[in-house]
Amino acid sequence: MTICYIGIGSNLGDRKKRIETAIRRMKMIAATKVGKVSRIIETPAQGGPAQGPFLNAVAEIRTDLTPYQLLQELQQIESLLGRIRTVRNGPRTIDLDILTFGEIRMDEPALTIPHPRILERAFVAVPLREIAPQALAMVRSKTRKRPAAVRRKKTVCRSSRPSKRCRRQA
Ligand code: PH2
Ligand code: MG
Ligand code: MG
Repeated sequence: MTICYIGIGSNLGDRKKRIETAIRRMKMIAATKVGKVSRIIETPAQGGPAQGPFLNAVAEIRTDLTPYQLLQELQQIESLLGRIRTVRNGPRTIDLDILTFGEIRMDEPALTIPHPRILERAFVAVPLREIAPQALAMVRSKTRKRPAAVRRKKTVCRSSRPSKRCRRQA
């Protein structure tokens, strides 16, 4: 079974009830178990049109499904809970995002894992750190930009009298 973390958000209707229902529904997904669930936090909407505050949480799940099978199951729960897709980053009854899926990395039009905006979104990073600091550290280590000095192409010392810089690197 693969351990995954799911970001949960809602800013329409009875937000708390919708999050609880979504978690109950995730427990019903085949070959999938729900583990730790973070506290539910209230957060101002980040990005998108002016809209009401969200309730956000993160849940740990273990699954034998593939990432796309899991995505399909989560989208079914979103539809069941009245999610209608209109404007990008607009208000939503429920949003279920795959944040991480084991150590898998993929970047496809329909699915990018780890979720590309975990680190810039406190409403995701804070509840994820609460239940899985190691998962957040894994995301950090895989997305952190290396400093320019490390990225710079190594100077190859060919000369019999290497420059000061080459000698320093040796
Ligand atoms: N989701 C978004 C865009 N902005 N802001 C908050 N606070 N919480 C969210 O879940 C959220 C958001 C797109 O999925
Ligand atoms: Mg989202
Ligand atoms: Mg989403």
